[in-house]
Amino acid sequence: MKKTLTLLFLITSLVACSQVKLPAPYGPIPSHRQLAWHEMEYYMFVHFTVNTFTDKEWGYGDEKESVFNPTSLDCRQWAKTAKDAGMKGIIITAKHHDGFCLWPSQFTEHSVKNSVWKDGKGDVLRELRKACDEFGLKFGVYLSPWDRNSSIYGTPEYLKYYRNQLRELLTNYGDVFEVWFDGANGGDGYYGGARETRKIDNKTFYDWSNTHKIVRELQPSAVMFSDAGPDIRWVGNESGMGSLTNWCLLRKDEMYPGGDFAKILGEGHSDGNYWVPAEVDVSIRKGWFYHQNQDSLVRSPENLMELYYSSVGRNSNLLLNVPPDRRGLLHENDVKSLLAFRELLKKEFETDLAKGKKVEATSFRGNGFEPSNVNDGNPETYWATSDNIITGDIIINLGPDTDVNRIILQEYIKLGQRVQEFKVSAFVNGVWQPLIDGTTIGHKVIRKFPVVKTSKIKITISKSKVCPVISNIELYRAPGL
Ligand code: FUL
Repeated sequence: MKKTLTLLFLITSLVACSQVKLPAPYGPIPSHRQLAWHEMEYYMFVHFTVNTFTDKEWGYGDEKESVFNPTSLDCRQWAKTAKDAGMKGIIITAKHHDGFCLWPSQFTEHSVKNSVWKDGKGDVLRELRKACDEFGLKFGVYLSPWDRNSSIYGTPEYLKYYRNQLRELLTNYGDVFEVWFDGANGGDGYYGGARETRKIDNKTFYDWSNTHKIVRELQPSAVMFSDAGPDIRWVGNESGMGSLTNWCLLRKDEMYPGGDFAKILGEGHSDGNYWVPAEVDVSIRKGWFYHQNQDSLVRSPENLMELYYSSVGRNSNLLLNVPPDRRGLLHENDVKSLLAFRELLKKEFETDLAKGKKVEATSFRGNGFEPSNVNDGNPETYWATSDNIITGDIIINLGPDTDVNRIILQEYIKLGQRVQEFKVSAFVNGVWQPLIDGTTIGHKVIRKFPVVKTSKIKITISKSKVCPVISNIELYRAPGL
């Protein structure tokens, strides 16, 4: 009897489930490595090399190795700061344009092995790897394609050299979450004493597809960043501004690193045929490298909050550069600002007012796709409409009148990026009062609006490529307006 009942129950559930089909993915969708990257949202960039000691931004490539001499380098301090600041990882300039390697590469003499630091026995990358492991952070590398020290730069042999270095980095330092390929190629340099200008063709010289294969082979979980992907794209500026309209999609075959695509990179392509989301890289100071005369010019916690809204709040990840000083430590002013920003962030998003509240929608797809999925705290459930319905309202009932001034929206991006336009309004004195208009959503959008006292918040999806799939909605009353 018990067996028959179980069987009956199973059959009924199967029938119920089979009635409501999952929405089909639309357009390009993120890979597993990209999904893991989206979850990271906020992590640290570390610019450190001979420039730190010569007070430059771009080293010419003729710097003596002996100039690299941090007096009390402590990667644990970097990692602890990143962790305490709420960051999820660190990407370090293993080699910047000057060609100096922070690890003892066997392919060049221009590295820490010929510096006086630790009698040439030191390895910054190894120390940082260890520190990242200790503090539960992911580890990433920047390897400048442009090398102003190398005598063979600009020849086909240079590519072998570059790839050998990449192999070293991707073999000897554990798991790498992101490999950062810079698009900058200035031309003049030391080049082993030639002191000349060497121009390369950005489109062809680097033969990127074969370099990308090395990354896939050695670090299959790593995402690759460049102006044009393949996995993550530059946002098109270094001022911390994500684009309000931001597609994770790109027609990347039309682009290449170092090309003139800054404008396109902000918005991406609505009809892009690859998933290539944007990363906002920006420095906590004016420069990328440490300069003592910028000690008083560190971004304030409030300014970092604005950066957060214009990056993470605009469907991008935030890669915030914090350059170590000549001691090999993150400067006290930078640390103070980062930690104070962390506290502001906690207060900004302290209590989710939408969580667990009653949610209604103009329609929903059926069992499993209820509107209540948007505030159940589970990123794997989502509200979806039927295939033939591509717009809709979703209403969060707050109960008694409540002050609200922030909203977080997330699409279920495993099924692609779909929403093209949305609106948010509040029910005040019996009428719907418009609060904000928006375009794309993607992984995450965070928007501010002046405090409104309301019993209901309505999110209208007014334009979508196909049926919307919304996985998360949060509401907050942040301090201030
Ligand atoms: C640029 C470089 O030229 C800067 O020095 C810095 O590394 C920045 C993140 O990327 O293209």
